[in-house]
Amino acid sequence: MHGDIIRGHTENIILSILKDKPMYGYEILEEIVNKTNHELELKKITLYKTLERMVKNELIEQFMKNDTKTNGGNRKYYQITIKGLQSLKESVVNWSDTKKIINHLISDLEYLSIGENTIYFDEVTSTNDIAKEMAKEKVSDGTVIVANSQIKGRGRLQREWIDESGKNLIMSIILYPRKPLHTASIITQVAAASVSDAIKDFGMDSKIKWPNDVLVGGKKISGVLVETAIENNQIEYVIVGIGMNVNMDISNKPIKTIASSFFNELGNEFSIELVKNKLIEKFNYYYNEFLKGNDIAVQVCRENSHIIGKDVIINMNNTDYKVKVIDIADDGKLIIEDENGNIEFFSLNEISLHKNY
Ligand code: BT5
Repeated sequence: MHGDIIRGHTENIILSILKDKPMYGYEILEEIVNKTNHELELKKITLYKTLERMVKNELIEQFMKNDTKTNGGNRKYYQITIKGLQSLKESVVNWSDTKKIINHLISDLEYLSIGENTIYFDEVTSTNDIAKEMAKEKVSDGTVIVANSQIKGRGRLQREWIDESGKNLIMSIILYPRKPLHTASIITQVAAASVSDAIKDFGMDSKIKWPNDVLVGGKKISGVLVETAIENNQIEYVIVGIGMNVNMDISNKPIKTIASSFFNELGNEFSIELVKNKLIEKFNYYYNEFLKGNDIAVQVCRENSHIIGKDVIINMNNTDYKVKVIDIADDGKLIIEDENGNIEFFSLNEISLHKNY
């Protein structure tokens, strides 16, 4: 994958710079900028953006490009300031501080920026189908497919996803997580937490109905469909399909009793691009945390759960069971207690919840 190759190379280059001799913070940055630019065709702007993001995330306090007069003329350097320390140029003189900077740089260069490659379509059958074709062609990690209109949108178990041309956010994200297969179901929770957070930012109170529905006022405003391709017991790629009802008026749709939209909740229309950007901002955060092994998204799904503590009916192998929902496990499974008091864990492929909940 293109993105992986670049990140892997950058890491090697940083390590090779370090192998030669310990350097000062600004010298390292200068070397990285030069080497990554020349040898990798990784644009300088990418590194600058990384550093700016580190400033935003408060990993570093300031990032400046500077000129200094030397005997040989003007010398350019990159000066960064770490929180609590003075300017690195003046203060980083020991190896341990230098290593800290490098670790920050490496971990941040590994940050996957979702949506840097976004491809727009007018009308598609399903964005998940287009995304699958592109994943097979090894399009870059984090590519986003957006459609103005989807005529054969689907939910889980081949259920239909209703859309109205130009009114909703219809998108799919292509991912190649290098993670164990059993963690794949967490990605549904990453998507659900991102949707829920994004909706909150627009002023609505959202709840998450495990595994993949986001509700406002008890009605479904968004659904997530995660499809995983497996090869040799490993994840080959993951497609995260997300549909959000934005400007669609649900009151004249067959789903009017169970669904809602931004328009129906808030009474006005929104820019779909704005909703998409908000969602991607949230997804970027939760997905990168997931890649680092943090289960923050699952916590968000727990805290905002529509079903924890409730008695519900689940369907398994075409049979209904009355159970109580206890919790969501760290790996994204639902923990329930059956009528005999037994505690059981279910993945999203094993059960579905009765739609009255
Ligand atoms: C879902 O399935 O909620 C996942 C929906 C994912 C849709 C996105 S759009 C982009 C990408 N491309 C695709 O083809 N799919 C993804 P599920 O939990 O199975 O819920 C489906 C059920 O939700 C249906 O049976 C209806 O009852 C209800 N439903 C259908 N359309 C809806 C809508 N627009 N809003 C709310 N509920 C809807």
